[in-house]
Amino acid sequence: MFNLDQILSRYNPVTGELAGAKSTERYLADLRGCFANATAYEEALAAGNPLLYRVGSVEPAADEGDLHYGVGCIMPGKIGDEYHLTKGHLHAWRPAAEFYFGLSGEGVMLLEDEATGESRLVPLRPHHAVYVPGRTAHRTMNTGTAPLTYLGVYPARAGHDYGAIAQRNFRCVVVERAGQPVMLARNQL
Ligand code: PAN
Ligand code: ZN
Repeated sequence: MFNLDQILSRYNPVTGELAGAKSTERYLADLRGCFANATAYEEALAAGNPLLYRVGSVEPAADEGDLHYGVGCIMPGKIGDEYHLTKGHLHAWRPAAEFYFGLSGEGVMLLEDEATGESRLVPLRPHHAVYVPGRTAHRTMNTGTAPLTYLGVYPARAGHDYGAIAQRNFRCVVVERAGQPVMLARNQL
């Protein structure tokens, strides 16, 4: 059932679409409140409402022990100094970990431990895996000039909890400084 070649043969790396999968599209207007620079966000939105990312989700079965997976595709670009990013979430079932595997492009993931607030910035690139432990909020950013594509695999019962992040956002912000992604505390911007 889980065969990377089989998954990728259904995948269109230009549009980010995964044939036969449930597709979720997020446009700039859907990301209100996610970017630190509200002025840059409103200016960008006044100029248009581009697609920022798309996720094709596959849920082969939902029994205990089953896995769900998604292929994400984040378009390149920035809002102010911040890279295009995903909303970010915790898993509704908090112990659920997730395994990310980079497929194309260049990006980073911001990981924030829910209990301690400890934040880490880790690279996400082709042939690079990121293990997101349970109870860890995660957000993905495209730091390159081409679409960033990746595979995310998670327990069937993980679920998505966007509420906590929508309320308080991540403690850290990732911005471009001298051409490189740098993690800064949001309250020190
Ligand atoms: C991923 C994410 C995907 C989009 O499949 O859902 O990167 O990010 P948001 O869901 O935060 O918009 C995943 O982590 N699933 O659990
Ligand atoms: Zn997740």
